[in-house]
Amino acid sequence: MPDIYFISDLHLSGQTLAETSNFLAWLPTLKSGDQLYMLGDFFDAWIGDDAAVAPEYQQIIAALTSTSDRGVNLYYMHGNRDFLVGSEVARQAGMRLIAAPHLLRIGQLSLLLLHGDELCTDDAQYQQFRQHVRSPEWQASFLAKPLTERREIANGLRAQSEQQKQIKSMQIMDVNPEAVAALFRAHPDCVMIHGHTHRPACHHVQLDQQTRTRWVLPDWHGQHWGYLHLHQHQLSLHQFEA
Ligand code: LP5
Ligand code: MN
Repeated sequence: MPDIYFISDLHLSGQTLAETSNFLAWLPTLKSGDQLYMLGDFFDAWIGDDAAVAPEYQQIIAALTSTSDRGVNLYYMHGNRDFLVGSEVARQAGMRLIAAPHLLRIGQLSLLLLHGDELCTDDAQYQQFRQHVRSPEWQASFLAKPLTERREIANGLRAQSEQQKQIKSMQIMDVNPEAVAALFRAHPDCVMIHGHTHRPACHHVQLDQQTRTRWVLPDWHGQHWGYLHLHQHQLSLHQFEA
């Protein structure tokens, strides 16, 4: 049985020196045959694969390429910041793009993987924004703009988002229990794994006479970092302070 690692919310960019160096130091510890699931927001504000030529991204992509070249299986899921990561970067890095929710069966275990933003249904403003920017037409028109203009739009969206988050309650920005229950019911017997909220935990809920489990992944902000590890049928959360 392979070792499987789940990470999310690294938010890597040219500005995230600590996060990038923690990731680049951890990557070589993965062994050939291991699987790494990147469950969204690996990159911060991805504005198109043609932006990957920047040296800070080339360094990260090269590390992913050498990891996939030595037999580690890489899987990449989009988050709310990096949903424009496309087939070109995936090809370069040797990663397989996977769509949410992704059902992963390992022996007797069924794991349901997603970024988690789709469960934050109380955040009506965000859900409206999400629907807008996830439409293929909107994405095509955005990607047709010059890089400098795209960068400006992304910076504007980030600033708006930070401003909005100041006035939203913590509860609004967490997952909605009914959305979680509905997803559990649609996927009987699975364990859920997601990130996005930056509130790492293992939650158990009683649903239809069953105990259902939901793991929330840690973010990699500043010097803290971590992952969820599946080793011999057991999941465990590992968190570090570099
Ligand atoms: O990521 P985080 O944790 O800071 O906040 C999220 C939600 N915010 C977002 C927005 C992103 O941060 C913006 C950056 C995206 C970069 C992608 C580059 C490509 C852009 C072009 C795409 C084709 O996801 C935040 C949630 C929070 O998580 C918790 O769940 O609350 O949501 C918001 O803050 C959104 C606001 O509430 C609404 C923003 C309105 C923007 C209005 C413009 C709409 C039209 C866009 C046309 C340019
Ligand atoms: Mn996110």
